[in-house]
Amino acid sequence: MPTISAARPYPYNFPLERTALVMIDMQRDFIEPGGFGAALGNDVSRLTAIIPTVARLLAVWRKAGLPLIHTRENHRPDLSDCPPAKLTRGNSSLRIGDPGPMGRILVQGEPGNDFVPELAALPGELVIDKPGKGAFYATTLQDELKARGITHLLFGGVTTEVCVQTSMREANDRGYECLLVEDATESYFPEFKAAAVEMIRAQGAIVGWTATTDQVTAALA
Ligand code: C5J
Repeated sequence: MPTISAARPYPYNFPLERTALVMIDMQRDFIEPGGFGAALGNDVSRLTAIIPTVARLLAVWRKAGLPLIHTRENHRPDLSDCPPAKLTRGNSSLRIGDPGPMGRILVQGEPGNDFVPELAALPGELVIDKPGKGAFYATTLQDELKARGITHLLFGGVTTEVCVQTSMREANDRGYECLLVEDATESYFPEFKAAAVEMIRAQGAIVGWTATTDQVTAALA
């Protein structure tokens, strides 16, 4: 069984046949100017900067032939799956469902809702559309993991303290052994990322482990 010896807070073992990588929300809506993230007033450049690292992680994972799951945060075109609290939150002039430079903000099928081209899902890879921050809420993710016998999950994606951390906490409560690939995730706020990474691995991996893309790569070599 591969081991990431340098994982924090202590080595992480993962059975190859029962481990999946979950890449959270690497969508144009969060990563490119003109999307939902930018509409909320965020500078997206920190998120754009991790695209090459995430691409490297995906390439290593695919080469090892391991299951790869991508998530997208979005809503149906009629917004029937968007709670009013989410729709009205904030003081942005561009809200969920409004037409933006990349199509309707955070709506399924719109250009901005797709993955950034470098990180597109390949045929056969599972794509989970999720209306919430967590990847388990109102999705088929748990059933899909059960069907594949998955017990261990590696996480990357954006943003660290919102959708990534929420999904990892949901997974942890469901009994999955989780690891965050810390250079394959990013936040608009560096201090929030740093705090999320620390709180995940604190108290003896209370939510899970952390490691870098190089450390994951070395464990798979
Ligand atoms: C946010 C996400 N930040 N993918 N979504 O609204 O983290």
